[in-house]
Formats: sequence, structure tokens, C-alpha cells
Amino acid sequence: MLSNFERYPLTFGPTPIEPLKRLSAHLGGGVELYAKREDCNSGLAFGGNKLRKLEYIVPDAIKSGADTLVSIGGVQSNHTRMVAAVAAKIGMKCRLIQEAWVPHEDAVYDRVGNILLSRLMGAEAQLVDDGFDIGIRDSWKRAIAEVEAEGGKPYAIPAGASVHKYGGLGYVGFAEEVRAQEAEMGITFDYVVVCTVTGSTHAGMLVGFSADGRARNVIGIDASCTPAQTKAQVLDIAQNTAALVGAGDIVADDVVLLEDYAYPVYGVPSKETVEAIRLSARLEGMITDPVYEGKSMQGMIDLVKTGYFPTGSKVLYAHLGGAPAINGYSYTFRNG
Ligand code: 5PA
Repeated sequence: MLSNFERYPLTFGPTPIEPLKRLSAHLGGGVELYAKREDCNSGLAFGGNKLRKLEYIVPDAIKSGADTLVSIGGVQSNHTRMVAAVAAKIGMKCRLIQEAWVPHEDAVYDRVGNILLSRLMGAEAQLVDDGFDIGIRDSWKRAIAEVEAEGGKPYAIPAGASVHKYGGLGYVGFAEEVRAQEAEMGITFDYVVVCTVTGSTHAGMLVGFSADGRARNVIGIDASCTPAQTKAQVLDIAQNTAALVGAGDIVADDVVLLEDYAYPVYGVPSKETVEAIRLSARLEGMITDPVYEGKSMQGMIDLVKTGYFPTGSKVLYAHLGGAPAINGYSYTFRNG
């Protein structure tokens, strides 16, 4: 589906799929859990899901003649870290808006983890005191205008690289990659679990897996805590992406988004999220974060426990990255 689109390689290649044997056994052994390690996809600043998306955006940025990538996220955004890394790699400047999306008060929250890495890679990170919203933000528009006013040529990348014309393509590629790996491994996954916030990861998967009738087997775990807006954005991106690649249409019922695990609010882990993070760390040595993957891990564990997946199911957990943010939660994990 993607052969007509230019791709600038930022990743090592297909990401590994590994069985989570100890976690599966711990949960009763009736469901086989696997992880696709998108968190290990690149040497660029610890990698993660944004790189697959940016691979299809960078050619457009280069063609535009831009000299500065401008993007936005929360203080501990993984996405802005990835934009900073890509800017360094392709020799552009980087301007980041880091909004106060998370009511979290670790003393060094704006000094460690993702934002530390972005600054280290030369990005100019500007802290803005506005709350969570996955939509288009004035602070981001202002930053774009400022770059122009200073004589630069900005290239605008929205939150999560999602509401960008090519934002959904990367995860169409993920689905094609999974199909090829299934053929090699001689198995088929019955479900894919994905953490969803700005929507293009989930949306790309919907388009990619719709090719073999599995769109509704993609189980989105909402981590935005504003699920109506996230669901609408997933549908919109999926429909635009389907039209772009010439796939069949995606309808609202294709978007499975479970809302039960995002509490208490975006970026703040519940007691159950923290337990899920500890469990996958202790049984698998696999690190998940309190904002995204910890919540989808919590969701997957709960779905196994409550019998959502029929016995014998093979479930693929898309590990989308995000571990650096855990440094901003040192108090939560002060005793492990
Ligand atoms: C993010 C997003 P989508 O935004 O494509 O739905 O992906 C959700 C997601 N896992 C899942 C990790 C580790 C993520 O970083 N992160 C955002 C960020 O600013 O980092 C876009 C919100």
C-alpha cells in the first residue's frame, strides 16, 4: 500500500516480536502474549513509535526547503524528543513547545527524561503553561510564526505527528510488517493492543489491518482521558489515510477504543497502572512508562484477567516506546 510514498529511513528495519512467556504464564497461560518492540526500533535517542510516522514526513520537510522543525507536546513528550533527534540527524534546527499537559509535580519533571534529551540534541524547548489538548494549539501556531519572523523556514509537525497528511502511513507499514512476520513465524495474531492518544498509530494500524479484515481486532487503549476527541481523531486520520493509500473505507465501528484505563487523567498513573509497570518489569525486564505503555499494559492485563480474549488467543502488544519519561516519576518508584 505504501510503494507510492517516499520514505526516509530512520529505523533499523522490522522490529522484533518476542513472546512474553512469564507474563502469559502469570496470567494463567490461557492467552499467549507477544510484544512487538517498537521501543527498540532505532539508534535515534531511544526510538519509539514517532519514527515510523516521521519516516514518511521527513521527505516532505526536506522538499519544502525548511530549516527548522516545529512541534508540540507535553513537558515529557516522547514525540518532541523524536522530532529533536530527527532534526539533528537531517541537519535542521528544532523548536519545541512543551505544554503543561500533566498535573504532576516531581521536582525535576522539566529537567530529566525526554526534555533533557531534546535539549541535549540542540532543540529549543519552550515551556508553556497550557493544559492537555490533542488539537491544534495557538502556542504551536505562534512558534511557527516566530520562526518565520526571525527569517527561518519552519516545517510544522503537529502533536504526535498525527494530524499531518502523511501521519497515518507509518503504521500502515507496521501492519504489513506484522503480516510478513506472521508468515515467517507460522502464526497469526488474533488481537493487537495499542496505546492511543493523538491517534495516528491506531489509525494507521486500522488501515493496514483492514486489508485482511482485522481492523476491529486492533484494541486501542485510551491514555488521553478525553476519549471522545481521541476516537474522532482516530477515525478522521484513518479515513484520510485510507483514501491516500487507496484502501477500503474505515467506519466508526472499526475504531475499538477502551476507555477504562486512562484514569485519573492524562499523564498521571493510577495505582493499577503502577502495578502493571512493575509486573512487566519484574516478569519480563520490559520497561513501560506511566503515561502511555503502562496504561496499555494495565489494559491488556485486565482484559486477559476478565476473559475479553478467548482462550487460546494470541495477542500482540505494540510496545511504542516512552521509557525515558519514567525519570520524571522518580517519587512514584522511589521504592521500586
Ligand atoms: C504515544 C504518543 P498516538 O499519539 O499516535 O496515539 O500514540 C500514543 C502513544 N505510546 C503511545 C507512546 C510511548 C507515545 O509517546 N505520544 C505523544 C507525545 O507527545 O509523546 C503524542 C502524544
